[in-house]
Formats: sequence, structure tokens, C-alpha cells
Amino acid sequence: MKRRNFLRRSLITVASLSIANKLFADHHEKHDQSHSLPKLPYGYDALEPHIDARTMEIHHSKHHQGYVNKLNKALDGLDAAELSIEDLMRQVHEVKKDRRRAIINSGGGHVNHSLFWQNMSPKGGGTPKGDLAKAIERDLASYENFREKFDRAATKRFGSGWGWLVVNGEGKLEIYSTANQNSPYMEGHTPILGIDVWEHAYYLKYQNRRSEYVKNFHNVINWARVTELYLEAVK
Ligand code: MN3
Repeated sequence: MKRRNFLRRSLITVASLSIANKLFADHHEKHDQSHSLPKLPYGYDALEPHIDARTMEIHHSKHHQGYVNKLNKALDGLDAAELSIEDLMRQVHEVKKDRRRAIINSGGGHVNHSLFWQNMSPKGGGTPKGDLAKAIERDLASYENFREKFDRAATKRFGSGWGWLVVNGEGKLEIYSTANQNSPYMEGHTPILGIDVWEHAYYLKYQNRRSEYVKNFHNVINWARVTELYLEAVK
């Protein structure tokens, strides 16, 4: 009888522990996993003349590294440190309130830049093909309309932020911009193409001419990779 009670109490404890939201919990062991700066898939000068080497070097090695460092610090001691960066941003509303803003800023900075580097290639440019081209025609009427809307979102975003092509919750393409480092994952969307319109992304070469930077970004878009990301998102 005694043994049965003990067993029941143990089961209740296990059940309530597994119900407790992991993201709220403090974690007292040292995490081996921490987020790290992804290697660029090309050289700093590979996107010249559209994106200059000095901008790429500072942007990747200083700005993105800075977001990664701040993210690891903000996650220190939280179970949320074990989530992938995409899952972390999807669930960031559940993170402890005193850490949430820091994790939105630094985690958003990490996930947004990680996508941005993949979105560009020295062999980029041209127009989307295949399934993505069909989806653009289905959801955004035409490539020309996509381009006009995307450029407008990126150019008109006041202050710092990002212009996006995303797959929304219904599997449809959408274009919009976000402020600061806010990520489309926070809205339950999957970003597949993003343009960084913080001044640090273009100021050395373009100064105040953001629209010229946005126009030239199209010369380096890696549509093959964007198409892969689209197919993964709608799978
Ligand atoms: Mn940036």
C-alpha cells in the first residue's frame, strides 16, 4: 500500500513536470549548445559591385556576430537555449518576460541574417523559375507585381528593418516589412527572402540611397535557394 502511494506521487510529479512549459523554466545545468555564426557561403568580395566587400565583412563578422553573442547571453540558464533558432522565434512570446525583448532583438538578428546570406549569391540575379515562379503568379499576380511590392516594402520601411517574401500560415506568399529585427516566424510565417534595410547593410556604398541598394539587391538574389526554401516551407 505504501509502495502504491509512492508510485502514484512519483507519477503525478513526472506528469506535472512535463506539463510545465519548458520556456518558462530556468535551467541550472550548463548548456553545451549555443548559437554560432554561420560561415558565409562565398567571400566577402563575391557580391561586388552590388554589395561591397567592406560592408559584407563588417556586417557578417561584427554585426551578425554581435547578435549571436547577445543571444547566447540572453538565453543563458534557460531551457529555451535548446531550441533551434527558428523554433525559438516561433515561440518567443512564451519566453520569460524579462528576457523576451533581448531575445527578440538578438534572436531575430541571428535568424534574419542567417537567411539573408543564403538569399544572395555571386551567381544570383535573374528571375525565379519553376514552382516558385508559379506560386508568385498565383499569389502575387506576376513577377513584376512581386518586384514592385517587395521594393516598396523595403524602401518605405521607416527606420531600421527588413523587407520580406514569406510563406504564410495558409501556404500562400505574402510581402511585407518588419521593424528592427522582428522576424516573420513570430507571426507564424516562414521567411524565404529577406532584404536588410538597416543602414549598416548599405550605407558605406549607397549612403542615403536606399532605393538604389534595393534595386541592385535583385542582381544577387539566389533564386535557386529561395525556391528550395519555398518548397521546404510548403511541404
Ligand atoms: Mn544587418
